[in-house]
Amino acid sequence: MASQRTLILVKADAVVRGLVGELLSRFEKRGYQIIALKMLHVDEARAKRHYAEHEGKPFFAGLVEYITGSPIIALVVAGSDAIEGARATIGATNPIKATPGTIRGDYGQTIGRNLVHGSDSPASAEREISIWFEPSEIFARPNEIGAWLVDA
Ligand code: IDP
Ligand code: MG
Repeated sequence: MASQRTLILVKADAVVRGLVGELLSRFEKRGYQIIALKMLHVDEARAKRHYAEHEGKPFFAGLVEYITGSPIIALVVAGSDAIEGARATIGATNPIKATPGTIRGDYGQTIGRNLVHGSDSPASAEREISIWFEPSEIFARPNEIGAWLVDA
């Protein structure tokens, strides 16, 4: 068990549908701590930087359009193995393959509108957190989270 931070985006479709509270609540109820949070309109440069690994793929232009089209919520959550755990809460990339009970399995229909982003590795998490947040905007470090949150 390792305490980790991960970058979560509540993407434009989820914000437009009024699902922000519901989706944030799922991370909180699982015991993850929100240690940074903001709402913003994403410009193209930041969108391309965030999704750099997908540049050149057929869906890249649509992906950038999707993330820049309407305001989104960016947050950092922290907790035990938070990177893998948050992705389990989010569900498979294609909602049609996502298990019911996951965010995408409960609220999504198509891969192009899959509601939430979660970092996929420790290296991605640190790279992505630095794209969305200044260090001064992050209010705790994992080792400052109370030990009562999880079983050692
Ligand atoms: P992830 O969000 O589960 O990590 P990735 O493979 O990293 O999935 O893809 C990033 C995002 O790009 C997806 O969440 C989805 O919004 C979009 N995407 C991925 N594959 C496709 C596709 O085939 N068509 C349209 N959009 C896609
Ligand atoms: Mg990904």
